[in-house]
Amino acid sequence: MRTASLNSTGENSVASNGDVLTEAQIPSIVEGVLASTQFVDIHTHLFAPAFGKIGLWGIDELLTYHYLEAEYFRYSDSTPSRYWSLSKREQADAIWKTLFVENTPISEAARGVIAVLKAFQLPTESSGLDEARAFFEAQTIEAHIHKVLQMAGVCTLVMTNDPLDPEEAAVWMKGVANHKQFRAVMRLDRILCNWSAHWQVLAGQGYQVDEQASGKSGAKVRRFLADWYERMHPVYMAVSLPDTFEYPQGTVGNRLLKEAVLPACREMDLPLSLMIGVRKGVNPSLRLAGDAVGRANLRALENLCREFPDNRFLVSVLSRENQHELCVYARKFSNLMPFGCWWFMNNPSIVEEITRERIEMLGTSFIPQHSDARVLEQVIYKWNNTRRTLTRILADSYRLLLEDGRGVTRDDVQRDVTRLFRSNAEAWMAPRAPASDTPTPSF
Ligand code: RAT
Ligand code: ZN
Repeated sequence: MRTASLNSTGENSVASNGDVLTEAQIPSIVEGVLASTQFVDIHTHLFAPAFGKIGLWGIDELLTYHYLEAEYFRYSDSTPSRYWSLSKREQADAIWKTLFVENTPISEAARGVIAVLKAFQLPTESSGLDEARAFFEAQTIEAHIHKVLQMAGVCTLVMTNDPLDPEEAAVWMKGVANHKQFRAVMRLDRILCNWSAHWQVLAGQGYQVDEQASGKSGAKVRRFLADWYERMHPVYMAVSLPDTFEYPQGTVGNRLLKEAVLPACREMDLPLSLMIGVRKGVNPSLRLAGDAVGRANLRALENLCREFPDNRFLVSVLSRENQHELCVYARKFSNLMPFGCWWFMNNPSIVEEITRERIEMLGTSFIPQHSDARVLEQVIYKWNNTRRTLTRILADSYRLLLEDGRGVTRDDVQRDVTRLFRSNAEAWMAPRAPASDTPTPSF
């Protein structure tokens, strides 16, 4: 058994990689390793430059993030319809004035904008946005992306790509060259959750499907997925599911899941990401900001993991009440990988609770976080927050381990951080590729 001993040069000395760390050294070594390790961001809504205007960045987009829009309506007398009638720039001005000038921006999402401004040495207390706008307008997208990802400590970003989004599909149809930092994901909400509104799009493209998804529809949807696989080369397929999701159930969505999506994932050796617990459009007048959360019945997940042992499921749940069950299921099913603290869970207090629980129940065999960034520069503050919270959590875990009789070295810390933020994701995304702690593989 390795035990901690005081380094002969004293507690504040720099530990070499194989030395057992003293209690006093642990926090700074953990902080340093988290800072210097490049992370994989396994779920974002960002886009490679080839997608042009679909990819959002800059101060006006940062301020009109739907997390901030929801907060704006709590403070402002303006109605949603009045707000939606404004131009993007006017909306951003209104949010800046309300949330950042007339009030102190202490919410998580508001603090994030401040952190981004500070990262670019832009004013955080001014009454207007002229300087920030001038700065972002002067950037060219390729170089800016490179800089932002460097600042965020992110090597690889996973996009969210919807083959049934007309604007996005048009870009894919022209052909999209591989980008070395962006990976695609085939998002299937329209097929699995809203088939009745979308089956005709597939039918119009020559796939012989019907409204009930009967007969050969399952096979045709598989063909559709195979064709899009060739276009996108996705690293996984994904769907966001309501809190009411059940499996097995006699619904069209369940049939398509069983007959098309899960077999396609097996054929292509792709995991399926299930994001469970959203209640869409609780307040439709708020648009994207109008969704809420509900506690889900995770028996559906249990049934899927057991019935389909040859499928792999990447899972994030939106309700705080479902987090513990998710950990228990991950202990039962090795084809289940919990990932991220999603959306309403992505606040330091809740991230801390969820992540401590996951470490206690799963060690390092999970993926602690994704950014869910919709606007490029958000990766800076979101990953900074994650590193800050994780420094505390990991340092505490190592301190307890040391107290219980097993010291850790810098190499141990590096191995753990690499697993959590990089190689667990790479191993699950890369088809049949072994886990790797080396630079970004080409998927
Ligand atoms: O967090 C968000 O931005 C949500 O609006 C959703 O996009 C969610 O992350 C999702 O992927 O459905
Ligand atoms: Zn998302």
